[in-house]
Amino acid sequence: MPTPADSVNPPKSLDFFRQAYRMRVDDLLAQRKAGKKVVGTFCLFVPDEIIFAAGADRVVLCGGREDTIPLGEQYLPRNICPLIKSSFGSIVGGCTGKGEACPHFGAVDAVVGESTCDGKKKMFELMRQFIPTYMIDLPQKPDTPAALRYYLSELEAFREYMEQLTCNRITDDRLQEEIRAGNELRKLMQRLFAYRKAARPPITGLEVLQVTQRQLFLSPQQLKAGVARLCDELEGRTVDHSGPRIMISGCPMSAGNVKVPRLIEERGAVIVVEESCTGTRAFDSLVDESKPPMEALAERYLQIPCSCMTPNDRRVERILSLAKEYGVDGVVHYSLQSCHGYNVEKFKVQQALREAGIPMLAIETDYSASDVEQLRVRIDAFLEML
Ligand code: BJ8
Repeated sequence: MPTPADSVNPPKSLDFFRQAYRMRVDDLLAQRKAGKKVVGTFCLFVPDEIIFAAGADRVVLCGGREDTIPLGEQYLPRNICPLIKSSFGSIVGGCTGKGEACPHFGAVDAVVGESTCDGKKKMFELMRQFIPTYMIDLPQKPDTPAALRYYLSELEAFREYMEQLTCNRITDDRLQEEIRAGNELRKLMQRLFAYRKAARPPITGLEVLQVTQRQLFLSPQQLKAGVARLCDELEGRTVDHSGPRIMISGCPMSAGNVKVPRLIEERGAVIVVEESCTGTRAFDSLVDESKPPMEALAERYLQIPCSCMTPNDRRVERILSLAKEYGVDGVVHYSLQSCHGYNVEKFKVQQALREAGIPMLAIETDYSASDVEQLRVRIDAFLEML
């Protein structure tokens, strides 16, 4: 039986996502030349709807590449998460010409940061030396009414910032349009993930990652067209994948970072769902279209179960419900090195999964290949016991 990672017959419509990189960078550069503003983002807590309603575009700048880390380490401590070092290294590389750069960094007018984890927060302070950087401050106790009020006031301030940057007024009507379009896209992503609930999913986790890593990189229109084509192809697809069904839960896997999913699927398992920001957190819940738009946005985005929030019980509950929905045999808890939020939360996730009788393997890793052999042995042992 072929293992999922050996899949020699990936869905044809994935070609679009593989080729999308250059196309999108050219597209962003052309838009800027024509006078459109483009902002770079690093997190799901920055609502796309406000950016698009201002007539601007956005592109995600989170780094998943190892080659930009050495330059990042010239500015940041070595024992900080690789996502932060990689992102910062590519930005400094782009501004100074000293090292590897992420080409689409050159396509942004400003960065919109957010006060999630300490490492990112402090990185944004340094980033100001290289590019205009706006910060959205986040409350960290999301279940209180005060938190919602505060986040709403921060989003109102962000709305004003985007109006100033673009010289466009953001009307409630434009926000409503973007909310409707955003919800349609979320429903489409939910449709894509629903195919993975089948007893023999027609698509592997590595293949889906090619889409989810492009979610905040492509424009909504490009993503929508690509995902719709992929869903139509999966509808009649006869290739299916078997093996232990795995959920990955934890830190996001930015473009360039596929180490752990590749190891899991090379060993014969199939990843059926990701509880992460390159997974269900990006599209799980919709924005309420019946409410005033800014309130509805604040409500929806504040529910993202990121480990920066406390308590973050919503995440544990969601892991348990996803395990049921997707018929998961085991969970791989994925933390990046020095990501204290997810690393600490792993304990609560493990407790809940143990009570539910679902095995869990905890992996803490970076972007290097130095632990690949050790990870392979641990993943093999985990899969054998499922
Ligand atoms: S909503 S998960 S995208 S903050 S950078 S927290 S890995 S130490 S990315 Fe995130 Fe927004 Fe939350 Fe999602 Fe850890 Fe690294 Fe911090 Fe990270």
